[in-house]
Amino acid sequence: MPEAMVASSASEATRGATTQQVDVAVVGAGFAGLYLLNRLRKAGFSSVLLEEAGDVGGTWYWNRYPGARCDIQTIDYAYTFDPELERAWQWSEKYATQPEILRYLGFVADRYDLRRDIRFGTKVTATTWDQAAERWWLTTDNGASVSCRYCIMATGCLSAPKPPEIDGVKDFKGEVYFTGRWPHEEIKLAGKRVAVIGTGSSGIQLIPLIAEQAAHLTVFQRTPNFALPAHNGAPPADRIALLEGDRAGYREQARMSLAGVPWPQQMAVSWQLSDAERRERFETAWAAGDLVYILTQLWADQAVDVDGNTLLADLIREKIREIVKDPETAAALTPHDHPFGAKRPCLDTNYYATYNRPNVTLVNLRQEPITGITASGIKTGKRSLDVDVIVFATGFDAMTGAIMAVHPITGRDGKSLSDVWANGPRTYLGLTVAGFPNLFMITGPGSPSVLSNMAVSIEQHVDWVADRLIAMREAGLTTIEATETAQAGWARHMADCSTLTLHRLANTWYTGANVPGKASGVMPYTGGVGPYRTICDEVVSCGMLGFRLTGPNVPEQCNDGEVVRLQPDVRLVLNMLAEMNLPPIESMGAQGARDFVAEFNKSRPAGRPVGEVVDGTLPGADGPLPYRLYRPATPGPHPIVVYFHGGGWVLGDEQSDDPFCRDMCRRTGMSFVSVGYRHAPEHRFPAAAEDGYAATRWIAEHAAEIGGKPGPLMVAGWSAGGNIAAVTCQLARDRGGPAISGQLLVCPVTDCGFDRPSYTDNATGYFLTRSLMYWFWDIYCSPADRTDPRVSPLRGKLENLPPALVATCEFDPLRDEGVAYAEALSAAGAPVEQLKARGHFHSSLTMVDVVITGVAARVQMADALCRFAGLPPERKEGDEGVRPRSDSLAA
Ligand code: NA7
Repeated sequence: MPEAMVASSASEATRGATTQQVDVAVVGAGFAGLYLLNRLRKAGFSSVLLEEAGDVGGTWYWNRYPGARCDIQTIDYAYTFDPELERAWQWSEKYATQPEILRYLGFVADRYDLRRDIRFGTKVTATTWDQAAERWWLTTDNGASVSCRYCIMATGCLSAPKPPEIDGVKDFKGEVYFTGRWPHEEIKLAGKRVAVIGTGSSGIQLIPLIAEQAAHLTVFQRTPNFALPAHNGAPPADRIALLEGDRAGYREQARMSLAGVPWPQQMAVSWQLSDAERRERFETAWAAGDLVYILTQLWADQAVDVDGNTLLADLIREKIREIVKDPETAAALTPHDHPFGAKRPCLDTNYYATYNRPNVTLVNLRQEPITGITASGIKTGKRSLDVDVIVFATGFDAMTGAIMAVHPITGRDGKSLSDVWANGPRTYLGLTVAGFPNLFMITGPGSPSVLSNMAVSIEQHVDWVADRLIAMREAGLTTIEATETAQAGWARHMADCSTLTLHRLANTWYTGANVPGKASGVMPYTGGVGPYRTICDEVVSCGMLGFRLTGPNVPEQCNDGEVVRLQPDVRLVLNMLAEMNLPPIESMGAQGARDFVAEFNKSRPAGRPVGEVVDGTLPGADGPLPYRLYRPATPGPHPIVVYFHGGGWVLGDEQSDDPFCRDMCRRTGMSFVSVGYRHAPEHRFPAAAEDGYAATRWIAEHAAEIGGKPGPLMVAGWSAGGNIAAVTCQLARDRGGPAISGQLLVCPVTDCGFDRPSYTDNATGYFLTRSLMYWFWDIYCSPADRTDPRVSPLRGKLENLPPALVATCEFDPLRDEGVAYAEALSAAGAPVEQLKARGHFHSSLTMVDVVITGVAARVQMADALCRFAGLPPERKEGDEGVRPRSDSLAA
């Protein structure tokens, strides 16, 4: 360390230490720390990198157990910031070994002469924010403390090994090793009796190699994991050709992808594929030996829907049974307690086949838990096993462990990070924490990190942070801190994202469940690296949204707010629509708009299978109307829901809300009859209302004929269809039936007034615009008729109407009139449940397989329909964690 970089100051003297003064201190010399140091140095910041280990490498320095490899293909698991560096290094294998990755990181450190600013063998013991000096002060266990303007934790997500939590480890007289702290010297296992505890990625990589050496290997497995053959070998020629054909394009695709590896978005859903097609896709994936491929490329619903996931998990389970000869061992190795991908799946080489060896025994800890470790071996509930060596492959205190290992981290007003995170990590973007100015984390909790190719996520974070520091320096700003509002908004967005995938359904290190006493919740960002990147960029383009910035000679800046208020999938849909740059629907003319909607609907995923779909006609108010009946697969007769589609009384037909009708039919076990009522301009007011009533009456009278349960039925509708459903209830009351036991009104039109705040707040930008609503009204109904309750049910008599569920969406011009109708119905004595879908737009709840976060709302709607029909609520596997919570749906 150059002498010039060591200074003493009065305040530091009082701390009794020599202090190194730098602009930026970085903690950790892994992938993230090395790139940071390079960028910071190039940008002219004085920096020091503090590293506990004796050399660079981070997780790859410590995890040197036999078989340790990356499980993202190496051509993707590498730096991309310098094309020259990419050309200068050739990987020898598809999945490089730990020694090769460590050599690569050493090569990078040398190439950019990074070691001269790294203090090895130096553990950061604590860090404190000095408010007066606006600097962090870091104490270390070796040499000078550090005073810096910015402190960046590049400590890694999987670098703090978890204690084994098993009694008696100290009593054991044999050798003990931890995969996460493997010795540097060669360990000789030949002729020894070895125990391995743990079957995560580390155990699964290590076990086959130990089995080849040891006299006997006993594997202690608590939870079986899914593992896929890596088919390692030379880097695949097709991927190399793709990369070399267009290096920049390839890297950009990775950056904008979901997982940080450039595979396309899969569109086909499982139920569109035959068994044979699914099996063919699966066999291709099994042969490909690529985790990201099998996690993303088979069918679109595999990661988001329990049914789609089970189809894939069953195929993997079949493979395990094929490979492992002893059926009892095969059964013990087969995972059943989590969806595939919800717990980190593993890549293996001969893992399952290892259990066919005579010198390998599997101990199923679910049947005989470890009771303790003795001087000679391991005791379970059923037996004692003497061993010479115990290997703990028991994992890490992931994501937060290495950050919290610097203890305490004391921020503004003396607050300690461990207190602030006592109930789980809270961050803004996974990069910063409110109350901890000028402290950054690379791939911290709340960022995509471990759910992505870490190399891509690290580069994005490092670039984002370095660019901010440069911009702050240029603007004369010296502190940056996330606001509480922004951080709370990010927590909400994280929770919204976690309903998108199945990670919430497994107890894993993603959720903190592997560490006793750790607060539980999905820690990585599940919304994908591409969307995450655009959000980080949006924060900047919105004037550092959610950050407070100060400087000595400039006014404080704080553009406070939440960066994502839309549900994550709604955001994607709206961005996609915006990119299409469509002309306004109202400019297309009625027929043009109908053609457009028909074309648009073709691109939607097909709806899910139901028992039967029957098309027919029924008499409307003035001639026959088409209908489509969705019947559940269960034996009938079923309660009937008469359904009216959306489309502003102008667009759509009895098939246009097909995915929604199928979903609700499956969830409720009820028959849905979607009615093709007449449309304007050919048939103006009150045609649609009168058709709705006539159709409901006919269906009630012919319920048995169409396989329905006679007696009261229910009505439902979305948008203009919600309007027709509401009107039908009023007409049925006034015209002597039919009996209606409940009404489900989804974003209904209820009034002809356009002056409620939702009409102004959401006038543009959320697909259903104010001007489109004006157009619908003009086509359907002349101004003189608009106060008629048959089109403005809010203006009608509201007494003696059936119970209702009224669903409204936050970003919808129709929101407030829906709420007004619910309140008015309730005031008139009807039992009313309101569902206020936060972060959703007008079409959200009916776009079943596109807007997945609408599932909680659909569960609530299905429950309401069951209640109206006097049935218990339906339960569908996979709805766990998405049932409405008071905070999840409230606007
Ligand atoms: P993991 O994936 O956390 O695996 C740890 C394994 O150890 C797992 O099978 C655990 O069972 C088991 N374990 C943990 N504690 C115990 C105790 N007390 N008794 C018995 N078994 C135990 O860590 P890895 O190092 O394999 O992999 C971490 C990541 O590194 C990996 O996902 C890649 O991203 C790279 P459990 O499942 O908790 O029942």
